[in-house]
Amino acid sequence: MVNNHHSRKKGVAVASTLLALIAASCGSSAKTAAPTTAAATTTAAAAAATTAPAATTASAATTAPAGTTASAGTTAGAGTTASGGTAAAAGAGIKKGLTVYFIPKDTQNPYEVLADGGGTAALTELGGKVVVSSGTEDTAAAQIPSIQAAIQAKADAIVIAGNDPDALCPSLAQAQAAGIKVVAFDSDVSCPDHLFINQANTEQIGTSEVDLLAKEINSTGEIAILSAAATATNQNAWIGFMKQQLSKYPNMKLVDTVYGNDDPATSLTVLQGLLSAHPNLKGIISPTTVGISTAAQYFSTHKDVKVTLTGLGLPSQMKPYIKDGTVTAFELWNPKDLGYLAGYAAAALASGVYTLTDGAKFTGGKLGPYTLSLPAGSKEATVVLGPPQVFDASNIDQFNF
Ligand code: RAM
Repeated sequence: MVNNHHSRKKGVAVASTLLALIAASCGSSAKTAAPTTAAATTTAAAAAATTAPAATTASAATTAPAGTTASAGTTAGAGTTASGGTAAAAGAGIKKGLTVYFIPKDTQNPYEVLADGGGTAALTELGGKVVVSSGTEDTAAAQIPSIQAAIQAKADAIVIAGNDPDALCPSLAQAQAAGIKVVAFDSDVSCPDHLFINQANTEQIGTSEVDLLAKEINSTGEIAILSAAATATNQNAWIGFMKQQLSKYPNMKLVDTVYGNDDPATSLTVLQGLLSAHPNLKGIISPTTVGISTAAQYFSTHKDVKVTLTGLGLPSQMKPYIKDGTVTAFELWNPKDLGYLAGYAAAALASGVYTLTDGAKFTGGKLGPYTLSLPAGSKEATVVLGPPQVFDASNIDQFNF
């Protein structure tokens, strides 16, 4: 279940949030030029994002999953954002020496690597450590060994981006029975008793992507979606709101949804299949950084293909395609901030600073205070990082994640 209630009290990137909020409330196509906190990609995990290799396996234990990277507290945290309060104050009540397993969708996706880097920065500030562990394919099966590894390591918390809403629940229940707190981020799980850190309001992401594309194609023509894994909770939730929003555009017709599994090669294959199956295609929404960057790269070298592309992308990957005119506008949030917030949320939950109740509060380090939303009738507590940011030629140079 995905909860769309905002519970954020104070912003990500304090400087950009107000402008982004204004942009959001004025309509998704509004442009903002404010920088976000962005900057730091200096942790060991985040540094790998530029060349996108897997976080390499540091352990050969028999139960060790494909990619496992332990990051001790060697880096000094991001330290690049204006913020309220010191890390020491933000860490009030949080135990030292915590071990938090970050289990991303996979260890190779640069977006996930950035998010894990944010988590590492958080735990470093808090005197604990992050172990990044996952597989190389976006399946629940590839994540289960990492949950088992967290149980064996007697981790204090797991922060997971679910490749499937339901299939991870038996393993996560085992972890919870062993006293491990569970936080989902990026892509939710349906299991009980966890906190979901949503990167932005789910409905807003879905509707704004449709609005962005509609603006560019004059609200007319066949469109398709190039998604991530077919079981990905986050993409499926966004697609649900895209479909709802499309009812406002009677001349835009969704003709296909294809799944690239957040693998560049698979994304390219399904993109090419899409183009040949739908010769009249006018637009593609790719709500995944892997899908949109793959499609943008393809379109930038196939200028004869006149298909408008938008979706969710990393500014660092998309910059060349904005510059060469392949893409006009796309959206995202700061993945490093997402991981950082999840790291603080997990550490505070594992320390008993708050419980999973409506209105409960914790401090997200330099990002400031956050409040849980658990409305009556809802099954899970949610915190929202902040609004999505639209990137285009006017502001792309200001972002480096
Ligand atoms: C991809 C992943 C991730 C999603 C981003 C937008 O990197 O699918 O889960 O949040 O895109």
